[in-house]
Amino acid sequence: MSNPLQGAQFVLAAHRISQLPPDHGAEVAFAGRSNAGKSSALNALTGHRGLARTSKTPGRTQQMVAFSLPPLAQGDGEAPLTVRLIDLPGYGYAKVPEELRAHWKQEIDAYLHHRRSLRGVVLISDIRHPMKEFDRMMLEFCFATHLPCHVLLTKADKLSRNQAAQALAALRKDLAAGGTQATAQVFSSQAPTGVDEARAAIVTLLQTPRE
Ligand SMILES: Nc1nc2c(ncn2[C@@H]2O[C@H](COP(=O)(O)OP(=O)(O)OP(=O)(O)O)[C@@H](O)[C@H]2O)c(=O)[nH]1
Ligand SMILES: [Mg+2]
Repeated sequence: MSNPLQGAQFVLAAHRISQLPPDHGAEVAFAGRSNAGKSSALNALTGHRGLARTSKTPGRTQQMVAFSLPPLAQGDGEAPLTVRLIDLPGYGYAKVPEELRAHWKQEIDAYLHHRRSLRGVVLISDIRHPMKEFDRMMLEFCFATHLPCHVLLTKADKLSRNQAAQALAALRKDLAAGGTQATAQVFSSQAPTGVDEARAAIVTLLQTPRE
């Protein structure tokens, strides 16, 4: 299958939302706890190994990093859509100084509330210990603001197929019980697993205008 997210390019790294690219077109943000595997997922999904910096040290991504994708074709007579992916800093890691954590909490909250081109969130959660406080907060936020969310249960290579399937079933049950519309899948940047499925989900998010 060809990769619809091919051709991603680094645009800029921002310390504040005011420094992000102009707020038009469509974008999808990658959110998750520190070290969950956001940057690795971005690289696997775009098929560009060195695109987003990854690290064994949690708290590596300390900026909002914007990547552009080639414009997406739309329906007849409509101009192609400018599209971006945004790598959000993972907050919640204890060793990140309190002041910086507070800064990111505020910036990410503002971003989620005010960014008009934002069409969805890809929430990256470690399949071995999913749905920690940060993830729940993000899901609740998406639910409250009608922001579509697709969960990648990543690092699935660390579990057997069976265990991974069980984790997904448990999460889906949990999501349904919470009344959220969020979708979820098993993923691994390393195996790789679930890459085509995730790409398709992201394209759908990008193409779907907000309510
Ligand atoms: N086994 C395995 N390891 C992974 C996978 N994805 C990421 N990792 C590892 O997890 C660590 C963190 O990955 P990153 O992609 O840097 O995580 P991040 O969420 O961007 O982290 P911060 O930017 O620090 O918030 C690295 O050591 C990666 O190699 C995966 O699918 N499988
Ligand atoms: Mg990162």
